[in-house]
Amino acid sequence: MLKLTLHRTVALTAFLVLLTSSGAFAKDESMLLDQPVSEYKARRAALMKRVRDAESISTVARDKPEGERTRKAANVVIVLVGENADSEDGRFRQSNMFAYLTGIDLPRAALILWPGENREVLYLPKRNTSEERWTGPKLGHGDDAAKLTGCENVEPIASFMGDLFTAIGDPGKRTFGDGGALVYLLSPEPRPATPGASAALTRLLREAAPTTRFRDLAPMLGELRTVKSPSEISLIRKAIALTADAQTQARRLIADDVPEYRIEGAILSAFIGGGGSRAGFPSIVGSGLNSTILHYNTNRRTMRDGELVVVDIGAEYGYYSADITRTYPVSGKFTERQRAIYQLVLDCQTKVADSFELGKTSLMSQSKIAHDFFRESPLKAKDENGVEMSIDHFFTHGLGHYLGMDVHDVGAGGKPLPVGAVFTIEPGIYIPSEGFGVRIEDDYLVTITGLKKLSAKIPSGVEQVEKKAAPVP
Ligand SMILES: [Mn+2]
Repeated sequence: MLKLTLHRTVALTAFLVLLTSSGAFAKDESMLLDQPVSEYKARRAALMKRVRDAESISTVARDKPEGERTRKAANVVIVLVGENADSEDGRFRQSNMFAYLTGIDLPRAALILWPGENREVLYLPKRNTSEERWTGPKLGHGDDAAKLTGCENVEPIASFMGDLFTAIGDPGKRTFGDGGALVYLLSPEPRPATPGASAALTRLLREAAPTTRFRDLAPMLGELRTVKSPSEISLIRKAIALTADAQTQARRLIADDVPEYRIEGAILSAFIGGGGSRAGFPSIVGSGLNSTILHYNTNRRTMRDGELVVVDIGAEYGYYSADITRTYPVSGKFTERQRAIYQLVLDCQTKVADSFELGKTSLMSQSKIAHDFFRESPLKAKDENGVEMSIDHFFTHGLGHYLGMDVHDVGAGGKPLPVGAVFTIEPGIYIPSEGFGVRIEDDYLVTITGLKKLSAKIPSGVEQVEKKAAPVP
């Protein structure tokens, strides 16, 4: 009987784990930033576990008397503060690390985690009814806050500093033996001018609690953020779908005598009109010689037949960004030379993707494959001094990067790409002496069966980028 019950429990647990890992969640569960609140809770739990492992502390039953808890476990604290103010465009955008752990996109929020006690407190600003008449209702602390945020304790932000100083102890008394409490936070060593709420918090703690020791939270959070959950992947897919629409619009509009900004306008229209929040980064529409300028984004030139246009763009959807580049001939037809270079860049991307090996391939190892591939090509070009060079000389930027909440997302370039990682492969060849550059960039997901090209629906074959779609009505 007991055994059977046990089996049932195990089966039920396995089933629930399966449900969670497949992205399913309770229908009535509240959502923050388009993701279920249980997901944020799981991220906080995973972070606390990492800190416990790093500090060799185990969780202590919370009902045990204070004296029975180990000093160490009680005084290891994780603290994060959200952004304080609207960004330059007048809209609030939360810092990605804080949004990743909480889903809260309000100014003046904070989070304290006690990994030794597996305890979490989210601090939210007091609701202001007269302000809400201008800006709409906001999430606040209160009876329903725990359900709405998935965080068991939600307190007013006014309690944050008091709670934090209680957690790290009275620094003057050196209560905690070997130099005070241990605080994990972002930006542990800020310079006086380092901007942002995290740096400001560290400066304050260094001044007010000088015996406290600090550890950088960024590497642990970076590792967690590298592996995307099903709900994160679905947001990235939405961002990619919007970017696909934008590339289609761009391709239709590109023609002789069209200014670059008209293309950018159509791109932003596709992003926002399709439900995206903004462009994940300034859109690059570089024609002619501008196609050789890697981060050209002034987009003021008028394009001409015979030139190429590099369109490097990405929509942001629910805090996640796409990043996709296509290169189009303005006339709808490559010159022979342009076609040869284009095909080479495309072949390089294919070669890199095809050589992917799970558990082995890293961003760095892919970069080497790309450089070797270009070096072996018989194609050559002249550099700025008129000297003929092998074509790898004209591949002048990194091959790719992780993709997520940041366009250049966090993650370790030298480590094997884990299952759940999303990244770009973006080889490019830029030949100013010939007045053109080519870049092709796609977004990939690592799965247990290998790479999945998330942006595969956006055509990149020679004939496909040459063929003009029907003109926009
Ligand atoms: Mn990129």
